Amino acid sequence: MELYLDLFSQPCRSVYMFAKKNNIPFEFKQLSLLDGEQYGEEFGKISLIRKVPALRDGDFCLAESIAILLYLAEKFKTPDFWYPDDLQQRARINEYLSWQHMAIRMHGSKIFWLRLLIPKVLGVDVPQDKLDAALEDLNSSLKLIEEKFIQDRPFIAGEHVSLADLVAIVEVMQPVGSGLDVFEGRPRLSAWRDRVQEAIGKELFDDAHQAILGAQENVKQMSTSKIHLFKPKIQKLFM
Ligand SMILES: N[C@@H](CCC(=O)N[C@@H](CS)C(=O)NCC(=O)O)C(=O)O
Repeated sequence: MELYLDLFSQPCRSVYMFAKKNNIPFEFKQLSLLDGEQYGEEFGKISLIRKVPALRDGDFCLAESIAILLYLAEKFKTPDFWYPDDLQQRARINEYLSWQHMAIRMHGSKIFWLRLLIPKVLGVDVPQDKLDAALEDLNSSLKLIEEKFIQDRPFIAGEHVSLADLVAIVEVMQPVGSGLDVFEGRPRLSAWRDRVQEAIGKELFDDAHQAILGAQENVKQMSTSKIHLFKPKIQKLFM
């Protein structure tokens, strides 16, 4: 089984950590987003959506991180706590997985682009009002994660870590890669991050987040990439 991943990408990190944590055998197919490899002919045969993560299992190709996580959980019969049979716990996870796409995923990602990639790699100035508005959106998503999804529970679905926490933590970490400490002044979020990190294992967590947390130092290297190929798309998406 092959997993096409770029650990700069949040959904790739959740798939990667899930596969590793559950000892699922796979071949790591590195796909460099900043080099535009998603637009190549070879990757087009794996996914016409041209986004990572993507999976190939024999003749079967699958896109979309949530679909991939569920495929892995079902195929490899991972421990129940990741996606419990219990109706209400599963519903709680589904609720988070349904919510996150247009909320924390969009908002955390936007901050990463506006604070780091657009100014430092594309060399385009980001107006302060754009940044302020993006920060406001991010703060409202983080508030919902704390007050609606975590509340006073150790994890989103209750007592155990689950797919919801895995999908959440990678998104919460994305703005951190741009130098924004989202945990400052948020003790509930910090304590949850510590529990998730412990459940995943610090070594695996750090391995998955090494690239994103080193992003600020690596921007020089990125600016020599082919990112200019999709500059118009990026500006349309984030500016
Ligand atoms: N809904 C998709 C989103 C995947 C996605 O947006 N991947 C980004 C990286 S985080 C990507 O591959 N972008 C490449 C592009 O848009 O050119 C999932 O959950 O897998």
